[in-house]
Amino acid sequence: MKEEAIAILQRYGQNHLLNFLPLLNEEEIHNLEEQILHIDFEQLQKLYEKSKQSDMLEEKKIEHIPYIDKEKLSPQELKELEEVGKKIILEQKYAVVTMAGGQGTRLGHKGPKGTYSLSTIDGPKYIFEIIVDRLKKARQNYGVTIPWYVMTSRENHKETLEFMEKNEYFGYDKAKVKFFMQGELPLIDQEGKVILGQDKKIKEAADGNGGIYEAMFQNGILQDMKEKKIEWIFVSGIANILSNFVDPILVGLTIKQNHVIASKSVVKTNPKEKVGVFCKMNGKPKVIEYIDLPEEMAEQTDENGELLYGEVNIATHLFHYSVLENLANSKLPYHIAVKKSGYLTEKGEYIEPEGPNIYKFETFIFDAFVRYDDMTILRVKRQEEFAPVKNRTGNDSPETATKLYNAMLSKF
Ligand code: UD2
Repeated sequence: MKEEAIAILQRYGQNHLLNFLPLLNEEEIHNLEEQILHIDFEQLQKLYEKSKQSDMLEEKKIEHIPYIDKEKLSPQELKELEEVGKKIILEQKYAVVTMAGGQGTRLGHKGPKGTYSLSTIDGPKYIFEIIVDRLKKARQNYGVTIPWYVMTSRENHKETLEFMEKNEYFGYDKAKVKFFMQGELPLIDQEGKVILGQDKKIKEAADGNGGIYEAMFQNGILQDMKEKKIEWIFVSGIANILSNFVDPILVGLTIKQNHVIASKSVVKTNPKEKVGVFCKMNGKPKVIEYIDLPEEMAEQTDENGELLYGEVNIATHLFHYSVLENLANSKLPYHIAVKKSGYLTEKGEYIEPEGPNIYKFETFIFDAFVRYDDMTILRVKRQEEFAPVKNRTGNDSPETATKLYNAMLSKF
C-alpha cells in the first residue's frame, strides 16, 4: 500500500486497516487506497469526538411557531392564493425535487424505495409511479411538464436510473427528469474506526438529506434550474405517497407572506411519533427531530391539552431559488444515528451484529431554516397529504399508506 495512504491511517488512528491487507488482492488494495485518499478523516475524527457530547436543547429558548391552518382559510382566500401559485406554474417557474437517497432500511425492501410496489385500488403502483402520476396530472391541469429532479445516493443511483429507463419513466417526458447523487460519509464503530464491507471497501453511507444543497450545486442542478428560470422549488421525501408537491396554494401563501421558505405540517397524533416538530429556537424557525426531542418536551401540552410540540414536519418543503443558491456551500450540523451494520473481521468473516454497532452521520435539510428569520408553515390534513411508507408493518407501513392513498384516489 502507498506510503501516503499508510501515513493517513497512522495519523488518524485507522491503521487497523493494515491488518486486512493479507485478505485483499491487488485491485482491492488499489480501491482501498483510493478511498483512503478521498475520505476526510479529519472531519470524521471531529464527528467522532462530537458523538461523545450531547446537544443540550434545554439551554435554548424554544417557543411556538406561527402557522396557517389551511382548513381555516376561506374559499375566497384559497382562490386568491391559488391564482398566484398557478401563475408561477403556468409560467414554468416551478420545479419538483424528490429526496430519494435514503437507505429505506426500516422497510426491508431490496432496492430503492421508489421501486417498492403498493397494491392500490388502481392496481399495483410503484412509489416512483405514484409520483409520476401526480406530475402527469399537473401536466393535464396546467398544460406544462414540470421539471422533476431526483436525489439519489451512490448506493441506489444506478438501480434507480435502470428502473426508470426500464419503465420508460411511466410516460413522463424523460428530457424533463434529472437524477443527481448526494455525498457520502464513512460509518464508524464505537471506537471511531472505519469498517469494511463484504466488498472489502470502507463502508460509506449517504450523508443525510441535508446533503441536498451541496449536491444540487455540485451536480449542476442549480445551474439547470437557473437556465430554466425556475423560481420556486418543491422538495419532498420519497416516502410520503400523498405528498401534494404541485401546490399553488402553498406557493401563493409563501409569496403573500413575503417568505422564501415554506413547509407543510400536520397535527402530531401521539408524543412518540417518529417525526420532527416545528418551533422557534432563539427566535428562528427550527425543526427538532424526534431523535433530539427529550421525552418530557414531547409529552408537554398547552392550556387546551394540545401537544406543545405538535406541529409535525412532513418533509415537504418549498424554497425560492435564491435560498438554494445561498445554501449551496452551507455547512449544516451533523446528527449522529446509532445503527446496525454488517462488517468484515480481520479473519475475513462477515458479521451481521445483533444490536447497533456503528455511528452514521447525517445532516438534515431543515437545519438550514435557522438561517432565516421566518418561514411559512401551512398546516394541512394528515389524511389528505401525509401517508409515509417507512416501516414493513405497523404505522407508516405500506398497509397504512395504501389505505390513505386509496381513500384519496377518488378525489385526485
Ligand atoms: C423524516 C424527517 C422527519 C419527518 C419524517 C416524516 C428529516 C431529516 N426527517 O424522518 O422530520 O418529517 O420524515 O415521515 O427529513 N434522504 C435522502 N438522503 C439521505 C437520507 C434521507 O435523500 O441521506 C431522504 C429519504 O429518502 C426520505 C427523506 O430524506 O425521502 C426523509 O428521510 P427518512 O425517511 O430517513 O427520514 P425520517 O423518516 O427519519
